[in-house]
Amino acid sequence: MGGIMRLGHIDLNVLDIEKSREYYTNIMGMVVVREDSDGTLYLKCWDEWDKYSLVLRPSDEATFNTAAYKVESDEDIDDLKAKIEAYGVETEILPEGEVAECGRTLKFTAPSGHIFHLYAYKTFVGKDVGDTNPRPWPFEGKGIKAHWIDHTLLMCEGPEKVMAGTKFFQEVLGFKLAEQVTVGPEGSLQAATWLARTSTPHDIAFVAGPHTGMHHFAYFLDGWNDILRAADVMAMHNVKIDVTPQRHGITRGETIYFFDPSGHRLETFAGLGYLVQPDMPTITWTEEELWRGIFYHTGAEDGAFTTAYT
Ligand code: M3P
Ligand code: FE
Repeated sequence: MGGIMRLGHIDLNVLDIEKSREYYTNIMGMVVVREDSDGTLYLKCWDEWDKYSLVLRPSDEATFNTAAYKVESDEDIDDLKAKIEAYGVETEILPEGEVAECGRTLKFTAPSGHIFHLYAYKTFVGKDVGDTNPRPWPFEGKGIKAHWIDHTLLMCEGPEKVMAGTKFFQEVLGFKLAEQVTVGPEGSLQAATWLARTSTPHDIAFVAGPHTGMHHFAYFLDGWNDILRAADVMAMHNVKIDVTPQRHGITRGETIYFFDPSGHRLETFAGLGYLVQPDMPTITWTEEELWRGIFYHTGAEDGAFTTAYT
């Protein structure tokens, strides 16, 4: 297929790097795989094979920096650079190593307003269970033992930016529109979109809000029982839970929303949802059923959920 494969890592500024280290290792079950002299931490989940999927930079602000996606081959960098520039978006090539442990990296600001990186190479370390006669999960490991970082949901300034980002991800980066929330006259505006490169319902989502930022990034867990156990682990550690275990109408995911010590919102997302194929019709949620799409059981509006984010 070529092109973008998956979300490779999320890069965030955090307020207290030691609290963050403690949180992401003891509760999320990640492992610190690299530390830079400026205090930046790189972390990995047990079921991931590349060196890291999360970068935490010490700062006095909790902000989203970048989402980096991995492409299949180095030629994809040149191919996508040409396509992105032909679409009218400026790009920059960061030399090998400028993004830690990664080969040359294509950097651009998408029409959604967010900075993205695309890279083809990252240091390989392998899954914690190895690749010969592996155990189904690591006997060692802490907290919720998150499998991998699955997707991110980014907030855009209004439906115009959602629509511009969505069109760019579809037409230039080859994503499929799995679901959308339409609003306005005859549903002519997209207030939210869920886009896939893999066969899961989304690898990225865009939602309209007051400012550009990150709503959440999500950790994959196997199923509903793991979601229940994860919420138990969070409660045992006094994690601030935003939304207790429930079902999304959109994507059919089984979910918990909760916060890290800096106030970044995280999600645990379980279940396959459904299989996305190129010919699957896009699912549309109307303005009236928007909250049913987000929280399937209550269908209830939660204002802070779409206005408070980093
Ligand atoms: C998800 C998901 C919002 C909906 C979120 C849905 C923020 O996070 O993984 O399907 O409106
Ligand atoms: Fe999500």
